[in-house]
Amino acid sequence: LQLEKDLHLALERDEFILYMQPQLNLADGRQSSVEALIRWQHPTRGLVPPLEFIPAAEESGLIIPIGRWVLENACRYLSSWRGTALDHMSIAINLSGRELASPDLLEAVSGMLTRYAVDPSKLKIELTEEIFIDNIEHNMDQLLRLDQLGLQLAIDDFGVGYSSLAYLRNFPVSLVKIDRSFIAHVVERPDDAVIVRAVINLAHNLGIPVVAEGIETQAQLDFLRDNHCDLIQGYFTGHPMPAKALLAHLSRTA
Ligand code: G
Ligand code: G
Ligand code: MN
Ligand code: NA
Repeated sequence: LQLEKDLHLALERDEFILYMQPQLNLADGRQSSVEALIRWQHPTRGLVPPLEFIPAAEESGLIIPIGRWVLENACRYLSSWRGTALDHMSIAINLSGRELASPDLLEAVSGMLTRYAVDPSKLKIELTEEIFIDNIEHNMDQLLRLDQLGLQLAIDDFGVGYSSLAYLRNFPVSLVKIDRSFIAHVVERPDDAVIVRAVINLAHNLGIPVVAEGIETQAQLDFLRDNHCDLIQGYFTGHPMPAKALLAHLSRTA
């Protein structure tokens, strides 16, 4: 309950910050997208990672105003990057099942896109497979409307949920993100290699590009390139960083 009060205050005092983790396109070697990951700049505790407050935010419903803050700030960055060296960047934001369930989500998203004059295709929404388990009709409706707005929809942590694969055919999925637990040992464990190859082939045969998460070594990168993965994200190509560090990072790694 104290945490809940503190989160209220954090919103009022504007203590949240978006870190950005670059994604590398393996085909052209360009970094043209980032995932926005929230952190809390706590006055005494320092930089608090999301796992320490997102669950409480979900529980209390504060995830809705926090998620709106994330959405607005992602749009603000996209708008501020226009005409700069970051003009080509798209931003992925994470949305929980509870946020997707929110009846005024679509209004909030289209409102922000208009307010910041953001090209909807520059905004990606990452959702986990939980959204294909309960409340499916409403979720389908929300996804179709987000898709119609022109946003890209990514399935996060792919392969660790308990949903049916049929959603890949029935829902407007623009991207699959292979969970990092499959990547961690992909080089030395043949079973993980089989799974990762199968996911890439499955997605590609459905016309869906693939992001692999949690790349920490050159050997993992080589494996993914050899197996035609589209994008990679991980500490090897860049830790999550403050947005103002992005430009320097890109010029360093270009
Ligand atoms: O950045 P880090 O790896 O610590 O993130 C941990 C988890 O927190 C990830 O699963 C990520 O999806 C989640 N997360 C990060 N930022 C946000 C956000 O803005 N909204 C929601 N709902 N979850 C987030
Ligand atoms: O669940 P989601 O994919 O949204 O969360 C992304 C989380 O993964 C972030 O908290 C980020 O800090 C973390 N992360 C990003 N790259 C790596 C990596 O290379 N290794 C590990 N262990 N974690 C990573
Ligand atoms: Mn994510
Ligand atoms: Na993930």
